[in-house]
Amino acid sequence: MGQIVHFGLGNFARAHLLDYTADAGGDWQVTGVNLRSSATRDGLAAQDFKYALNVQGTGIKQITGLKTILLASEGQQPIFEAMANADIISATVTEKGYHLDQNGQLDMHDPVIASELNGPALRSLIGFIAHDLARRDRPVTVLSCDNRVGNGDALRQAVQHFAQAAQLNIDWSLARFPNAMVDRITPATTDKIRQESNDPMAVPTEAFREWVIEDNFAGPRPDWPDVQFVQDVRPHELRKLRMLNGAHSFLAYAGLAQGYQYVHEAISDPDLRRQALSLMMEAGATLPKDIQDQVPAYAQALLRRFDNTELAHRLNQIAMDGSQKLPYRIVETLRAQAAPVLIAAVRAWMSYCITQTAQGEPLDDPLATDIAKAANSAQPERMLLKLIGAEDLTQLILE
Ligand code: CS2
Repeated sequence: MGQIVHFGLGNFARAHLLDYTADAGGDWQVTGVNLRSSATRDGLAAQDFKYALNVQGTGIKQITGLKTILLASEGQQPIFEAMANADIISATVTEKGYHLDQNGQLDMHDPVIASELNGPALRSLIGFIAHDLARRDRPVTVLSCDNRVGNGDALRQAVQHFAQAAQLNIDWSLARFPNAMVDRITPATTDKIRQESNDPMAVPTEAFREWVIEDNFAGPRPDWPDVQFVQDVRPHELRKLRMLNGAHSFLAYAGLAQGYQYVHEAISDPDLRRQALSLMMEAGATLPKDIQDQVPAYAQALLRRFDNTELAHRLNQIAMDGSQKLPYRIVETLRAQAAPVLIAAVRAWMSYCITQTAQGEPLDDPLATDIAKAANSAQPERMLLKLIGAEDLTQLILE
């Protein structure tokens, strides 16, 4: 039986990895590992780890391929045992779960990483993978499913730096880290979804889903349907991160400022719609030449997905962790090409930080303390740009 150990078993993994794996058939089992909260484990344990995937417009699908969820706080040994038997170790731990600094390097001063280097308790994906690889004698594919450019490369590099600092000896020939682009809009669960699905642990998602993975596996993989296995994921990830996620972040900050709560509300405001489309076209112009002809149709398809009123995707959910998201969603795009709505998107984020701070509402962001300090400083915008590593764009953005 094929084994997948998945770190960060939240709604997205339940709507993406587990759905694809269910459709693959065959003999595959997924074990989740959650590093922080026990809520998902507790809720799912009460129903034998089965749950309803409420696919908007398509119907309710019962997902049964999840075996269990292990919690880092309840002991490392069972997690290492599961990892030792895994063919694939996958992850959705969000941007901040990689503990990287502004330059994309493992942040050795990060309290979680520093504590793992100084003591036996592991609390991060990076720490668990490094220690697993140091004990391993059979091949494994480590598959990042997070929104990041070069997510597999970034993960491998972070694990390498961790292993050096922890003086772990790793046979790197056993592990592959394919890059991957993942896509499926998966909002937080609401009471309406729970009732409709007759399941307190139901997950809502859209019918659309996409997964493009670098064809670089160390061993077997499920027969995932509709997944594209390619030599180079980069054009796909740039298209998705810069156009979809870039427009999402713009709509979140600009939409909240205008009093909207949901993506479908913000995108039906004529002005925001026009700007979101312009941002997609601005971002599209920075993509590799050979996919530029896909840009207009992809942009229209994104608008239709954002229009989906049934999804009730909250702008607040997208607005969180802005310091981690803006660099690859907007800032890198702006470096490739200066353009008005990309600039407006950074400004909207800065205004959001400043307004929230002035209202005494702390941000949901790993840099919340630094953001509040920057927002209260004499030069809030300059300081905020510094926090996202965009000092070089100060003139462009502030003039
Ligand atoms: C969103 C993403 O929350 C966010 O920041 O932009 O989660 C987005 O819905 C997914 O990447 C879509 O695949």
